Amino acid sequence: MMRQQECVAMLLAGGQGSRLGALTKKIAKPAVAFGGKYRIIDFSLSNCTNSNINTVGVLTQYKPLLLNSYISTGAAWDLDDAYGGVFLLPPYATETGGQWYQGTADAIFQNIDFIDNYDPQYVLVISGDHLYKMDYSLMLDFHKKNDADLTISVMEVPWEDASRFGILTADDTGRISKFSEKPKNPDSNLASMGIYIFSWPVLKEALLKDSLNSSSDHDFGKNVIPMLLGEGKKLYAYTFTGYWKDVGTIDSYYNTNMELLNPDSPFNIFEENMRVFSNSNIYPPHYIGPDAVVENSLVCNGCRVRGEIHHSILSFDVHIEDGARVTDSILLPGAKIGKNARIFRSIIGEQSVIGEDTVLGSPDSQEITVIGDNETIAASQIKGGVSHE
Ligand code: ADQ
Ligand code: ADP
Repeated sequence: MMRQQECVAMLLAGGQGSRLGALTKKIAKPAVAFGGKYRIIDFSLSNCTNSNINTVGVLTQYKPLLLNSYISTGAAWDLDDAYGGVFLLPPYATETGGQWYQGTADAIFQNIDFIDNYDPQYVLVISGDHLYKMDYSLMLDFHKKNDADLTISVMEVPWEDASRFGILTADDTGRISKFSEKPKNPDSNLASMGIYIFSWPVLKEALLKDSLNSSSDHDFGKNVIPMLLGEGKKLYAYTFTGYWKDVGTIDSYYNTNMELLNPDSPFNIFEENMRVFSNSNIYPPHYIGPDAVVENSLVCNGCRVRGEIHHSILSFDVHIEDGARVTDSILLPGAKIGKNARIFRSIIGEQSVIGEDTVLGSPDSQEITVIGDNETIAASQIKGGVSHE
């Protein structure tokens, strides 16, 4: 049974995330493990739960299998409401043939009927690959107060990064006068976070219009937002001051994970309000062996630590054998580290096995060594980093 909803969320989870390299070879970026216990999409789904938005359409496309089984009924995020819930929306075949989603706007366009089922006043568009905690209901209040057509969540970014974002100019009231998607020479450092609240009638009309434009990429940043601005619609910028990261690259993925080990970090998974939910597997308790050393690390259920871990993150079911030493590293679910191996500044993919005596990375190198999912590295290898021994 469906019920009218004031606001429906559409979560874009279809991008390839190619800049994460080996980590997204087999799974979509929102499904990549993060912070030991989580997958990246947990943060956006939990934000919906914490903002009382209980109808979420998840637009999948690239390598969706793990994502589908992980999201399942949405119960883990308390999003299995009898009237709402989480719905996986892959591109589907239609009488006219059906096709892959083109840009982000096309992904929403192809699901107009899904949204209409709930007859919402507002549609929240978010990404499944951002790490942040945000109460969308405050942004919705701002949108209503301004009687806006579109509200874009924004924050100031370092000038040198500005050309990677949608960049905008707004007046004191927040009204947006200028928007350019990833400008080469930005004239502002106020960046779009890719989080949008649209009034649904305005969005629906814009999507229909954009779909008829054969020269459009059907993308929000490139096409739909500039079109609405050109039509004189009321676009507002909502300033967000908390922590927000688009974990696009290996460097940002690594640093954002490591931030969780910093007690002063503004990105806090331990705080009681705005909790982050996760569809964790059931594993036995972690085991720490008699000679083990565990220091400044996160260790999840099912781990067995016999060697040493320093300043590292161990996801579920990670085994560290006797004499192995892991430093400044991120071990994804099911990674196994053989006896006497040395692991520095590395990311070890899901279910990968590192042989005995193998050395990954180097204490003298800032380089991050990445081993993809399901890989086996033989014993006594030396890989990554620049060894000065
Ligand atoms: P980008 O992140 O570069 O910029 P894009 O690659 O379009 O934008 O991806 C947005 C989100 O949609 C990602 O989560 C991606 O996975 C997903 N996605 C992409 N194509 C999709 C498709 N066809 N189907 C389903 N999901 C898809 C955007 C904005 C900028 C803004 C930054 C902030 O365009 O203006 O500054 O986000 O990160
Ligand atoms: P990155 O920029 O690291 O590759 P994103 O997740 O931001 O990561 O999105 C990457 C690009 O992949 C986007 O431009 C998106 O349009 C594109 N994309 C979306 N769906 C697919 C798909 N099914 N196959 C390949 N590329 C896709």
